[in-house]
Amino acid sequence: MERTTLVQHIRQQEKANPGATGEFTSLMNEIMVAGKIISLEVNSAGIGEDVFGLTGKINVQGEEVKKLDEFSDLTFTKIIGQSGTVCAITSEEREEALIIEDNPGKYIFMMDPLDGSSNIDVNVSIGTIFSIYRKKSLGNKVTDEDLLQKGGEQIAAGYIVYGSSTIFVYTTGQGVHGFTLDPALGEFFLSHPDLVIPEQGSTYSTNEGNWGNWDEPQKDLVAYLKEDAPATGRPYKLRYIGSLVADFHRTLLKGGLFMYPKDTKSPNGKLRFSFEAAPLAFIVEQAGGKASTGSQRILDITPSGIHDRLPLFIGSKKDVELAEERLAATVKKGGWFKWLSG
Ligand code: P6P
Repeated sequence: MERTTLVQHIRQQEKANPGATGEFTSLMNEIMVAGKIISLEVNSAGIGEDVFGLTGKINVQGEEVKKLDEFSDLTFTKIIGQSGTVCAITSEEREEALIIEDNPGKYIFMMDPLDGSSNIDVNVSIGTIFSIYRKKSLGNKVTDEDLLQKGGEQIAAGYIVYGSSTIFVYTTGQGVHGFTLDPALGEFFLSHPDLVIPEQGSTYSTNEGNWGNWDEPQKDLVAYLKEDAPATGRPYKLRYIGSLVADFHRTLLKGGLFMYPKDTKSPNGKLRFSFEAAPLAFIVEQAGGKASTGSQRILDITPSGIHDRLPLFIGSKKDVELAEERLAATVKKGGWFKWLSG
């Protein structure tokens, strides 16, 4: 059986880009190498030295840094930083952008090096999410023009799920393609060519523990999805792992709606634009799905800071549109009601 490796596939995709210099293929290859190293570490976690543990540090997000978080951030930073393909790296684990002075390249690399790592010690799938932009500003200096680009400016995005198997999913704007790591050969082989998300799903994915902190439109939307109305495919089933890469990967393959809405605790939402929402939005749109804040398309947004957070509604086209319609309708109704009741 013809087995296409990840590097072969990337080379084929790059041929479609006029003026390709092979630098992009080289960057993607380095991402793959870092992913293999982290996969090995994640899958041997708990055997030998205590990689489950905490570093005792708190990151810029105010979250406890686990040893695997730090290991993953350092692995990607070292390998990508020395690749000669990027001029800057931003990471969920680092407050400031890392500017590459020695042998910089033309790309900007953004990552959540190990998303969901609080789940690793209970053996739940976790993952790396990444995004690649081209340097825009003239001259050698890296500026905010390069670090704060509109989501639609991405030239590639992807994620690696470290689960029962290690799967590498990416897009360069020519569809979405998944590769499964053959641990015996240490090679990623094409396993999910031309991924397309179902137009409508039957699951919703959100942390209902936040119900008490949601606004009325959000409560109305989830209540609607739970109503017994088989003619419209309801009630939807609730599936929530609490690890974004795992929840998103299931949504991409099976369809449905993932939501991390704003709430009184997280008035801008919890998830980050640069490291989570924008890359996954690029992927889901390339697979025929949608991604918004509940009202604004993610890929139309330009962040004001590298750690900007925002609400995220992502998944099947019809499910995201349903969410947007009901949120808008309830806000209008609520607004009208408020206006009437003074
Ligand atoms: P909550 C993990 O910490 C993470 O950043 C995402 O992977 C996940 O979707 C979300 O937070 C879970 O957040 O508030 O439901 O625990």
